[in-house]
Amino acid sequence: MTFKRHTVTAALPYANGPVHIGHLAGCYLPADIYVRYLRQKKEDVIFICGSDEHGVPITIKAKKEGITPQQVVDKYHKMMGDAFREFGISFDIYSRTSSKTHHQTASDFFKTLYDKKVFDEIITEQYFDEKANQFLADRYIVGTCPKCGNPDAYGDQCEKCGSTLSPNELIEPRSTLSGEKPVLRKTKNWFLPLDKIQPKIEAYIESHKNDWKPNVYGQCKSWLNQGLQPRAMTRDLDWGVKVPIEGAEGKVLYVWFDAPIGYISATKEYFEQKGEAAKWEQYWKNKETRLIHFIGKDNIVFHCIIFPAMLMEHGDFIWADNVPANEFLNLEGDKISTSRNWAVWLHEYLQEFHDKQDELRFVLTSIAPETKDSDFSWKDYQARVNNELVAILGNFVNRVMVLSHKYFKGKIPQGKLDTALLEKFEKTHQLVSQSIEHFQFREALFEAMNLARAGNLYLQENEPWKLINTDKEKTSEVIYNSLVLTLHLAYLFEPFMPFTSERILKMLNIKEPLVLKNLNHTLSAGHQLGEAILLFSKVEDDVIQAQINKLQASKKVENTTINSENTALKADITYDDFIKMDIRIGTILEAERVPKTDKLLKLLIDTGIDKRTVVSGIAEYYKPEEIIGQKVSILANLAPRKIKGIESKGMILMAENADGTLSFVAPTNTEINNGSVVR
Ligand code: B3M
Ligand code: ZN
Repeated sequence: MTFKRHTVTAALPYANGPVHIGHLAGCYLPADIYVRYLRQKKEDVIFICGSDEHGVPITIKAKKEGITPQQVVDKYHKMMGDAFREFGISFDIYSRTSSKTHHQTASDFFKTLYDKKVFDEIITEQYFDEKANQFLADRYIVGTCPKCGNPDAYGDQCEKCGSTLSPNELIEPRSTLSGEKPVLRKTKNWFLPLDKIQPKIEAYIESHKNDWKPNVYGQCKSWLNQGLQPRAMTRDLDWGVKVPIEGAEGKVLYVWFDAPIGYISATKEYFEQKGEAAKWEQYWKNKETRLIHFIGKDNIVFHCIIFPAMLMEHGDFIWADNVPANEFLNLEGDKISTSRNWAVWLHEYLQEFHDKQDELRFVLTSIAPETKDSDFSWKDYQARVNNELVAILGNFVNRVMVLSHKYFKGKIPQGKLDTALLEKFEKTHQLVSQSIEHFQFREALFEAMNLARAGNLYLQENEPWKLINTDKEKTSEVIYNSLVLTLHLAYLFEPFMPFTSERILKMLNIKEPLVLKNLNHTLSAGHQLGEAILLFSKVEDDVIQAQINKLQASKKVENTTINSENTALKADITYDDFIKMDIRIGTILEAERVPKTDKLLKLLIDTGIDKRTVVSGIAEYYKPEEIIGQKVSILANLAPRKIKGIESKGMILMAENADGTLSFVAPTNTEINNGSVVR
């Protein structure tokens, strides 16, 4: 089947954190290469993406940062959009699921399925936090893992042993909102009956047995073999697209229901902005449109089973023709982890490696996890940049440019195309196209680099720097052919390294977009070339070592900070609750061990109001003589307690790491007087 146009989507990233190299390698880079390639061929293509701004990950992030979900998504939507743009990811639109068009589109979609009686209405028992007065998403429940005993397993997964869980499997569940034990409450939700849709899905997946990647087809088969289950498409949550039917107050669409519809909404917005509002339908409803979803492997079931099931039941839409999902990229042998800060963040790379976006695009494509997980390491990055970009591609282009300026005053010399090279050009274009069309981008890039290798060999064999002394005509032939080869490189590398391609064209002084079939005739004798500029520079050892050190440092920090995901935030208090506490600044005047205890020190504190005795459990961390004169914060109106027979009046405030390390909470300005109020 040949297609008239292409709708290419890249997974909508959750707007709850910045973008890292794993995202880029797994999804956005392959999608961008593919789209740029289609554009080169003058295909009709739209490239769609945006931020996924709903779902529990966003609300959790908001809780953690102490801001609203809207503030979270505003912050990260901008950050992600900027990073993609700077890396040359050439979306036609980067939208967001909080947009009005999206809410309307998702809501209408749900309503259509509802009116068609697609959903099963099912009442289930869900955990409810009576103190916080809300139902708890799986991620808001922690408890002891039934498989490995980890006391901090989540309601959907134990991060220690990796088991998938459901909240009612947890032993002694507790709410992360209040720390309280949640209760089960009945609630009604709308389920997509995937069990009933299974035969249609099966036929669909089977029809792609031979053209989908084996990892994608295999994962689908395994889901189907287990038998699909009805899945709730609504949730008891207050952040998301409201369920547009009566009796569904306080419920929103399941994030995996609305997110893929985001592709459709974004397409609508794109054409609206272009003043061709009706045109979006061609890209979603016309059978001559080829729909392709680029995603990571954790999203396969949603794009190959659930979203197609929704589209099938709706009836108006086309389904994906291919879903070239990638596996995962690891970093220095370890899983990339946002919470452990084990990642290379794009915004940081941009600051530290100014103007080197293509270097990263190149390395990530060379090691893309196309068929299995792969590993990014800084040493490998350095080797690939230095040995391939600098030594092969950069070196060739630079030599050609320098020689052209030196021998021909920067004007393209006369020449006839070398037939052996011509053959090589054709063969390379063929191999690169074939590989890209099969989503084998590593292979495609390798073939393109081979042409640069051939270029170096061609110069080596002909030695124009010697030839110039004996045979000017032959020299001009060699330089002419080398320049044509350079032009082919600019074309071939454009999908992979658009910035480099642009620089090469600038050197060649070519302003019109390149057309493949004209490439051999684009450069004519006498054409004035631009200045020679270096395409790449060598990455030095110290730069790489600095990156490795930075990662090692984040490992250290990780070991000593409290993993806040595992520490339940306490329930809200009012301001009135807060001001009941009388916290003052004081100074430790005397300190001594409390006999027969390991942990306790007896302190005499000058609170500015009085001098009083406080017993504090800090003896394992501080020697009495070290802390005389230390400024402290003291909770001064804590009711007096007897500890080991000593009356303790108040409590010294300490910050504590996960490993128990303690630190005084003290004013940074030592001029602050005793008795000063903390509020
Ligand atoms: N936001 C999951 C993810 O970022 C999800 C993808 C949605 S694609 C429609 O991995
Ligand atoms: Zn476990």
